[in-house]
Amino acid sequence: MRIGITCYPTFGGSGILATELGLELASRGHEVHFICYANPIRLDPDSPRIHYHEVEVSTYPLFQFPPYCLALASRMAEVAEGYNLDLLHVHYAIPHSISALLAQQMLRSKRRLPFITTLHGTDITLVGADRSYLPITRFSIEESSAVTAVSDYLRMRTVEVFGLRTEIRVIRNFVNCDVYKPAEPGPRERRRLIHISNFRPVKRAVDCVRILERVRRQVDAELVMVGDGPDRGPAEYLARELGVERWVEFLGKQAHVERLIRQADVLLLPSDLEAFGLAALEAMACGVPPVATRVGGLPELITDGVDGFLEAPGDIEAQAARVVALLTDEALYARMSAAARRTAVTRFSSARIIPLYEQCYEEVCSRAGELRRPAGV
Ligand code: GMT
Repeated sequence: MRIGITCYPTFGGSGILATELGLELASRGHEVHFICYANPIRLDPDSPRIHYHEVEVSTYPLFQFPPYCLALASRMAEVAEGYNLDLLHVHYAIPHSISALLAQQMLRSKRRLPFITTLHGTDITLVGADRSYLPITRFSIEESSAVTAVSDYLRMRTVEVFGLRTEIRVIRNFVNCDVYKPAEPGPRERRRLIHISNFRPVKRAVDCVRILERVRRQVDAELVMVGDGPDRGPAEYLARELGVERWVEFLGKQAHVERLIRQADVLLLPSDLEAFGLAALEAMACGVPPVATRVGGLPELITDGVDGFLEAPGDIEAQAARVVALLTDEALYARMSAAARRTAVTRFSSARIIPLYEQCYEEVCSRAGELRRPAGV
């Protein structure tokens, strides 16, 4: 198939998932066209069957806000027409599905162009639920040829927030278990915790520093913070305040997180909300147990006490206690690390999840084909 993918190309779970999906589809023989304002961070545009089409947004003195949504729609229509795309697949509802809808309308006299919207989380739970965006987000979901959500939680939340009757199928996040795999065991100076996020307030990145400070009262441990965003400064400040700055390293944005994750012992994900928690899944595939929060879709991924731990958001003592248990009880660690890898391989590997997207593509294309055929033929 010829598939157009649009996502936010910078750091963030939805863009990462969309990029990995495109790469997996291309490796299965599909032709994949990324239509974005920048090259997605994990994408090598020289990969076979991968194309990248930049969306340029012109600005004029008249525009206080450059019309990205329109520039994207024009580019989508142009690429769909020029490369005879079978469908568009947009990640994150706002504004990508509205642009896809416009592109579909622009081409309607020539062809039927189905588009699929994948909901990732904050597009529904934060932005979409904002009253000013709610009606247009609902409209774009209802107009999509198919809608997918990354967890049961997100599907239920979308139905609740938008009062929808549209079918939403759940296709969970996946991980390439050949790339994300455990490290060879080797000597380490001290135990290592890792946190990966965009440092938005919902991630509670600052809690990671508090957890490290508690853990260090019992275990010689360090913390690696990967990513960047609004709470990076406050987390750096807190590390100095608590006197643990020597043991906290802020690496900023990194392209190859798999190399960093497998050097760690525990992943911290203390978020207030996660529709799925892709970072936790990537860690689990590397055999690194997550200590996370019992929110959103995380309980669909992590079985508390089996392949990771779940605690209440903001409960620093409880999360730190779980980390200490993992770092001091070798048998517990070995059991949980093996279970985490097993969960990733058996339930969330690309081999299991990508066919669900392919099936969704086939269904929308065959429905579009039926619509195109005149009645009775
Ligand atoms: O986590 C973020 O803030 C980024 C966000 C995004 O949309 O880019 O991630 C969301 O999508 C990921 C991929 O599906 C999910 O694994 C994350 O749980 C979800 N984030 C939230 O719900 C906060």
